Amino acid sequence: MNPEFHASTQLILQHLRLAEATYVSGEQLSRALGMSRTAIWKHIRLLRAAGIEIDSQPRRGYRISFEPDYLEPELFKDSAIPAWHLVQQTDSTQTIAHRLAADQALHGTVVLAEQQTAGRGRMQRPWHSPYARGIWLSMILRPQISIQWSPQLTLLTAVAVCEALRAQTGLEIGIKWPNDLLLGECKLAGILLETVSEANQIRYVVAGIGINVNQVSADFPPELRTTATSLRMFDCHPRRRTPLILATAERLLALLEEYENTGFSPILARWNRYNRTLLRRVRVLGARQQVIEGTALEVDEYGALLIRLDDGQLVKNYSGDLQLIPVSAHDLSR
Ligand code: BT5
Repeated sequence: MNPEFHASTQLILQHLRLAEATYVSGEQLSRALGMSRTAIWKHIRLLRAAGIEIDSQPRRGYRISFEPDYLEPELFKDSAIPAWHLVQQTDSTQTIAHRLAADQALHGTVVLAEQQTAGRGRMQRPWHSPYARGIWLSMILRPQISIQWSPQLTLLTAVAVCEALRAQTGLEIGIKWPNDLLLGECKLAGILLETVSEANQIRYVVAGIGINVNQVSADFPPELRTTATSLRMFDCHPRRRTPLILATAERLLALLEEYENTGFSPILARWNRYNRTLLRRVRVLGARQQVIEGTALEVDEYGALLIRLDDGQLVKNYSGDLQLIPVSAHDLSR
């Protein structure tokens, strides 16, 4: 959604847009708009904070180098998605989606925000969601399955996001159990499924998907700079988010239909194909701080990751966090 700028900031933006690829000097702007150079500089800072990238060159001035595609309703009107809810800023799109779902929103309804102030991951961990840089999306699902199968929906969502992003970007995006998408060895996207059930039946699920698109390293807090990545950090291209959003949401809806018609096995086979941890040495940290180390095998139809311990024993992991252990020269020489 177009950010709401103060009238003077909007005027500067219009000037820069009209000049397209050419530089407009601070002096030209200050003369045309009757503002001081310092005031111009403050407005430029506001534009940058809204995700508009502006080159500034000492003697040439300012030029827009990239303007994000803000999430406007008309960009989404011709899609297979029954309803879109676009907001400028929210604590978490999950919260809005839960409210809509409790209010009878349709299967496939999507909530998108330009920015989340309290985006969340599993176990209330924070999800960093800066303004207009990524995709912060929640979809309401109403699958006709019993609660015991809900872990399958996490795997299914990962397959949908992975396939949509691969098709749109041509990049070798992989999956890391239970819910991360990787580009190289870093986290590109995260998935959070929240299920609301009654008796043994799912009432609805909110599938939360966070995808890093146009961040540069400095956009991440220092503690995430070595573990997180974005599409742009990988190939240096800022991208339009709209085609990625449409592809992801439509793929997820289509995959759910496939799941209800043909079952989970073909989707699980695809998950295992994209799995980045197969035969890698891993450590799983369980919810009660227990640690298991061994070789990661495939994932089964309950969403459990199979690990072969060093003594040959097989262990199934239903939840937890997975760390990849780098292969050392010592291991290679054995
Ligand atoms: C996840 O949790 O990866 C699920 C993230 C789901 C986010 C979406 S955005 C739309 C919807 N609305 C929400 O409020 N949430 C969903 P988990 O596996 O627990 O990973 C969380 C961890 O990932 C954090 O503790 C950080 O270490 C790391 N992290 C946080 N923000 C990140 C980012 N933008 N990119 C990569 N890693 C991040």
